[in-house]
Amino acid sequence: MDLLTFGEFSIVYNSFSFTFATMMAATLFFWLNLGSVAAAYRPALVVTGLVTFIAAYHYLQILISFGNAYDVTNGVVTATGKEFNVAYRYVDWLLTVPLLLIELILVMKLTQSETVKKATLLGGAAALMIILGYPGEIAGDMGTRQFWWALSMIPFLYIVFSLVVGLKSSITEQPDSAKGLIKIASLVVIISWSFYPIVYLFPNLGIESAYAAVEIGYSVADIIAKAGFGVLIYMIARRKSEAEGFKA
Ligand SMILES: *C/C=C(C)/C=C/C=C(C)/C=C/C1=C(C)CCCC1(C)C
Repeated sequence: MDLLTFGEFSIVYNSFSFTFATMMAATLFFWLNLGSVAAAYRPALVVTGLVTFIAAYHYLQILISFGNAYDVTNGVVTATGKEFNVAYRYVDWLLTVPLLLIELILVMKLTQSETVKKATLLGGAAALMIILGYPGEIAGDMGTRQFWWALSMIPFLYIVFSLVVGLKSSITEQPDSAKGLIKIASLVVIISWSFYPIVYLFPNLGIESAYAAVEIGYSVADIIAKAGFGVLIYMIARRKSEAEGFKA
């Protein structure tokens, strides 16, 4: 069990709590706004809210597990012996990461066969990436961490490559008012997702307070990649609905 200073404990605990609140608020926002987009884009918005809903649930579990793992008395943090369950994060990613890619594909409203093909390939690669990362995350040994990082980078690079190249051709078929936003959404995926493999390596890079930095880094990345990205998906759905003559 990694020991934390009082400051580290507080900032990690508060970042979990903040992320939980953000994910809940985002879920309400997406679902309550379903009526403001055309019927064709509602599945994308439903999935967007599901992602933040699943994340809110897991952040609550993470918060509880973290709180149980430490005891804070008079500003001194001691380990209680109860384990901080890292698996919540990975189970969350396993569900939400493929859904996030599906969100992006759904909002583009491609043909059915294209949608199924892209969702299967990208969703499958995303699941593989998370599964390959887990053994390294729970390993104490830096060599093992690096090994699984390298394996997980293969599906990661495939996804980034597909987004840059594969979706580019589909973007040209989108209405002008939504093109810029779809490009921004793909960029947000690429940039925010790139945080994860960097944060993962903090312990290997010998960063100070690496344990706390990893948890805070993942929380910030999750807010951008789920709630922030979701707002973009919502805006794209609005623009495309308007371009198709939909009035809320
Ligand atoms: C909402 C959660 C999201 C968007 C999570 C994304 C996670 C990744 C892109 C994780 C990638 C990883 C690697 C590429 C290598 C090291 C292991 C991971 C799983 C952290």
